[in-house]
Amino acid sequence: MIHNNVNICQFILPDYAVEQFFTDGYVVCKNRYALDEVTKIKQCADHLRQKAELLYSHITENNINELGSYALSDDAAFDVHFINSNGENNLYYVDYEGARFILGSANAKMVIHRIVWAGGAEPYLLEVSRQDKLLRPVSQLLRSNTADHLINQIHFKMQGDGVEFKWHQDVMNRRSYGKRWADVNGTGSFVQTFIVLDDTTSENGTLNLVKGLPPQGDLFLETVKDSEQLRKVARLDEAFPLELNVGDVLFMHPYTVHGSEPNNSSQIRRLLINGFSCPGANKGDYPGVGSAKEIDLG
Ligand SMILES: O=C(O)CCC(=O)C(=O)O
Ligand SMILES: [Fe+2]
Repeated sequence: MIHNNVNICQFILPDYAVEQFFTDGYVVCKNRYALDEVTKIKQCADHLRQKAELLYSHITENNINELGSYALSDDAAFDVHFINSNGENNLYYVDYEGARFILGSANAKMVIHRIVWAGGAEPYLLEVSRQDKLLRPVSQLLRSNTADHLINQIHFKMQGDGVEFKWHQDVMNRRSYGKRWADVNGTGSFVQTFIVLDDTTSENGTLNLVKGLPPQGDLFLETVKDSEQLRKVARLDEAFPLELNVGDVLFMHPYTVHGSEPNNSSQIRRLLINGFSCPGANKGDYPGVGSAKEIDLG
């Protein structure tokens, strides 16, 4: 199924693609990132995975169950910022080397829910995310020459790890970081970009999207508790799986309803996600060393 794909090599989005973004809620640029760049990003993801393993085994072997500052066996410091333990499935937010690791467990194995401000620990992830081919479209979609770089995040989805993202609009996440989030440009004030690192399919937990921005904008979906009501309000019957290829970039509007299911295939599904907001929209603090700073979009 072909949906809103832009096959262009120029950095600038054609007018029709900008229009699609504001009606359909997303646009896909095919082949934006070269294979050698994707390979380097995956190497960074591998390093982060090793760091996550180190943190997780240290935390579990030492029965760490209180917030605070700790040290690994090589004396490297880390902070446990948040713990939610409900019996077997603990959730830990761990700050280490400038990034925040959101770790958990499933079937007594480590699960990486996400690595927030991943470039804090692997600077190439920031470098590769601040290239014109990503920033110029962001500038067009935000209608701004500058932006606050809020998100630089790696999502791993491995077979059987159960990682899923419930139906949401990204504006919900923005509000969760700062109650005073404001749509300063009147068209959402935020763009989320997904750099595809593995081909995505319905089996490996690709994004499911509802095409078409809701006229109300922010639907405050976190307040809709009844699943039937959610189905109606968010038009979930119209959702479809957006299948993407390595090197593609998805640009998504903050009011687009989307979610993703667990990876039930043997193929890993990794994404490098970046989020940019109009200066003035965000007033909250973001985790990670150097996050949420204003950058030039060129
Ligand atoms: O990784 C995914 O499947 C979804 C991620 C997402 O929607 C988000 O981070 O806002
Ligand atoms: Fe999202």
